[in-house]
Amino acid sequence: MATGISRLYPDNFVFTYQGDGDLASIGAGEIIHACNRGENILVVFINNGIYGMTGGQMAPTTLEGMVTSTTPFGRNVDLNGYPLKITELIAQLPGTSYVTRQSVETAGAVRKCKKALKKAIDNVLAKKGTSFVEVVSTCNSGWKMTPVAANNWMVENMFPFYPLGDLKDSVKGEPVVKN
Ligand SMILES: Cc1ncc(C[n+]2csc(CCOP(=O)(O)OP(=O)(O)O)c2C)c(N)n1
Repeated sequence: MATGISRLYPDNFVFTYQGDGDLASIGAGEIIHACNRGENILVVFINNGIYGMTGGQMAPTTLEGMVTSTTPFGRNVDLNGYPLKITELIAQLPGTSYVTRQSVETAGAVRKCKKALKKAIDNVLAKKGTSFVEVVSTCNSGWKMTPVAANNWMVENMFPFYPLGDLKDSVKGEPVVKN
């Protein structure tokens, strides 16, 4: 959809807003090829480690040992495979110009995320290809925690596996891929 709209209306600003179930599983093929083609769009990727809307099932991003409605004993990599760092994969694709991982658990984090989103939007307006902003997030109802406990759990468990910061910024020069 985003490819079609941005190609038909190149002067419009086009963005997608996708969960990890959607982006890293259901639409994994589509997002990889859109980013590899360098479609001039902003992708906002909300990673809360589960399929939230449909009942908290395991997603590709679910951490090892993490309890979900379909992994009640925790994700077992022998049975369920490994968690997928799709943002690291996206950063390798030549069509992407700016790839970053952000969070929103504190006012400071929100400010940083806002700055990253603005940069990504500016890149799209400057027609620099795909900009990709992951936001590591909670789903307190799906994780069956209070909002405060979910934030703490995210900081302790999600951030070590999904480290925050820029993975690629090719706006000012050569592509730089970290990790
Ligand atoms: C092709 C397709 N298959 C299945 C669905 C049903 N569906 C709607 S929302 C959803 C889960 C989305 O989870 P995620 O993308 O992680 O977003 P969250 O709810 O966690 O924000 C699914 C499977 C769908 N919309 N499209």
